[in-house]
Amino acid sequence: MNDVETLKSKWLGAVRAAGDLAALENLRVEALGKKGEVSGLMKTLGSAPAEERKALGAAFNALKDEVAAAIEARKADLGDAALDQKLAAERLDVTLPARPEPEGRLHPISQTIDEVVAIFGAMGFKVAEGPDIEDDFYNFTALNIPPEHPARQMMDTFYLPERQDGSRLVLRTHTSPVQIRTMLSQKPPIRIIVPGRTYRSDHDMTHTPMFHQVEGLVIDKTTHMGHLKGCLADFCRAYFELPDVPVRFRPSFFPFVEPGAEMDIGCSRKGGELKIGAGDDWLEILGCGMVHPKVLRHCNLDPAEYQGFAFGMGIERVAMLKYGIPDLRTFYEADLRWLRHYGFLPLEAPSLVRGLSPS
Ligand code: 2U9
Repeated sequence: MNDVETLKSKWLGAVRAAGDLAALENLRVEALGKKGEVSGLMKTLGSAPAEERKALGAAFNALKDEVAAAIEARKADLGDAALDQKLAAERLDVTLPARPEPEGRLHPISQTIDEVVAIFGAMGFKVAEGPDIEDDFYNFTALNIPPEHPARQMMDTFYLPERQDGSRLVLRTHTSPVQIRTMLSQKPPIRIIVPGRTYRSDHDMTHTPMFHQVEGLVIDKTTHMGHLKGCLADFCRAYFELPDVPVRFRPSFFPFVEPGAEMDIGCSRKGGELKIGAGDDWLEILGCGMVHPKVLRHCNLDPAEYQGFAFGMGIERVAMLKYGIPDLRTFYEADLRWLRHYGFLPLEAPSLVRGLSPS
């Protein structure tokens, strides 16, 4: 009987001390397995005096059951502890944002193009694009800028080296060649918006050799200057996100339009601070006009049947006005601190429904 008490305190102590499920399993085999110590005790029963066997057998069985029960209870405890530990290690803070805020930023030029395209897109304009390297016809001749025309010098063109036939390709000085290509390849009605890079050999405080324009073109049978003014007034309200922006047209000259105009928007410059949409001052924002009949003819359109309007603006200029960027040259310095300050989160695409620009 003494053996029973000794083994009981030995194995129950060992069960309590088992630190994990693997140790507990080893211990079970050592105590209750076929060659285990408690099972070994059972085997001594045959050699015990006959009158003690019944009591001994009951005591051995009770010991076996008690050790087995202690192992099961410890197993449950260790299992719970292991699960608790696993859950604690895999704990998630569901209040954290789903993704970390992206490090990258959209350049203000990309953002502004997206905004302008969203506004004209809602008016039914489609985006058109074309090559940066153009030939003389698309960049000049078709736009009523003949050879030796002063506009060719005015535009400070970058020419590529002469080709065998003596002609030279150019880096486009405006996006207007895309409108020529569109008129030559599509039948009216045409309603396109053309954002893109343009190049002029000019570098000072307010000019960079590469800059961006967005131009628009509408061609139909009865399109007139009233449509042009209404369309551009709507654009200004949407772009500057103001309920009312005064606009005025001033006559101006561009070889590709007749009549031509420059559009000003109402502003105030009180205290040296520019405020758009209020006050009694004016600020030039774009050029426009009715497409010149000669341009239509170059595109095989009969001016007696078709007419239309066109406009053009500098993306850098309207981006600077809207986002208060003071210096044009900083656009192309690739300064990450500047981009972090003036750039936009890539997941907040401009939308007229959600709001054009992030607040
Ligand atoms: C075609 C016919 C007419 C586009 C026009 C302007 C006036 C204009 C400037 C704004 C600032 C260029 O970036 S800028 O320097 N543009 O003033 N653009 S009318 O007229 C066209 C274009 C294409 C076939």
